[in-house]
Amino acid sequence: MVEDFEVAIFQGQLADAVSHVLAKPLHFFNSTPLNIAVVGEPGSGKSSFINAMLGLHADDPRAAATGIQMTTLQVKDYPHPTLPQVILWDHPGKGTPTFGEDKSEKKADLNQFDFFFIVGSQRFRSTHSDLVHEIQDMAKNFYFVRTKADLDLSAAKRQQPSDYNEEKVLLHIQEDSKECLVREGVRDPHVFIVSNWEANRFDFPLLQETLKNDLLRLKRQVFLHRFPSICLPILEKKKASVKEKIWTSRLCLLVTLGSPVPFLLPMFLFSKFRSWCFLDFGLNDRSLAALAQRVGKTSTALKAAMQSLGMFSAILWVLPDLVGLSVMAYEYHRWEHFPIFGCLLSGGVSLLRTYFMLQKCILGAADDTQRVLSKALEAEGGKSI
Ligand SMILES: Nc1nc2c(ncn2[C@@H]2O[C@H](COP(=O)(O)OP(=O)(O)OP(=O)(O)O)[C@@H](O)[C@H]2O)c(=O)[nH]1
Ligand SMILES: [Mg+2]
Repeated sequence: MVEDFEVAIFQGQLADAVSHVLAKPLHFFNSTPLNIAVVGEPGSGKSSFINAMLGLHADDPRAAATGIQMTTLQVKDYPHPTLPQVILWDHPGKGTPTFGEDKSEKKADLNQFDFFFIVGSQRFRSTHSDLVHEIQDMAKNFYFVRTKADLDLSAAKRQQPSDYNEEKVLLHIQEDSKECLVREGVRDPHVFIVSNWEANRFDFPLLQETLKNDLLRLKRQVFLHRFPSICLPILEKKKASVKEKIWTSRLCLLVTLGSPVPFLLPMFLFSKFRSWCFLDFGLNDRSLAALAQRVGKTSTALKAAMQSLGMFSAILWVLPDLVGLSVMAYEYHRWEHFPIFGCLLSGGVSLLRTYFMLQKCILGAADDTQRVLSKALEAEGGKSI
């Protein structure tokens, strides 16, 4: 089934395409998969947390391996038992060799996931703030899960047995974690205090409930985040149709561009072709202004995302024409007759150059459409839940 947003993309109506997606009811996103990465420092209880989410005891063969030594060495997936299309990914501890210390490597790794549970025990560390920033840089969201609440409580009880109040201790941990996250620039952080041994105590039931309630909104964010790549097949079709149009109705233009005419005419015609191409893909000023207005951004911000063949690079592409022109001039000057060889060479060079320029222009416009859509929907993905 062709969706209405796909038709709009094909017709170069980017604002309409985005409007169609934003107006979709939440249940439309039901089938969107949600990949949740469980990340944090080694030994913080990530694998135990996954087992608690799955309702599995550590000695169950289906459970994630847990232990006092460094246990998880490879990323592994665990489908959520009740939430459809939700997969929990157990990660090795951050800072372990498998996690990768190179920043770009880490980013590439985390970028595959849609949502995160940052797991921390005892206190908020620089590992957590690093993860928060990496996730925010990707305009994605997370819940902060503070594990081992049982240990925190027994430590508090041992330290101040007379003044011990469980609720007070838990509230203190909650407020402290939130404060640390706010300091890292997180708006309205979601913090859950849990013990992986007691999945029906502390904030564990609340966490399960919150995830269930947030699920469709999270999936919608994922869909919006992936929207530019979801549009890829439509843009492929669009490229093919634009090429077809060139080889038929624009053939005259191609021949004219390819002819050994002086430098400025090909440039002029190329700029006309480029404007036509942008218009067809919906990258012209009017279309961008409508899209910018729809997503509450400026046209300038959207245009800044475009990287395709500009007029300056077009000038460089026309430079090989000078070779043909020079041969023509030399031939005429040397033998004082019509420069047949020079004309043939010049025509051949110009035709080839024109062919590649037009191809590049179409590919560039399709890539720019993706980039502009990413830019347009960036804020949606980055909004806090
Ligand atoms: N008391 C208590 N111990 C916990 C809790 N969660 C995990 N543990 C223990 O902490 C240790 C580490 O737990 P794991 O779940 O293996 O931690 P991990 O983060 O997956 O560790 P790596 O895979 O090595 O990064 C194990 O001995 C667990 O039994 C908890 O909520 N309370
Ligand atoms: Mg583990």
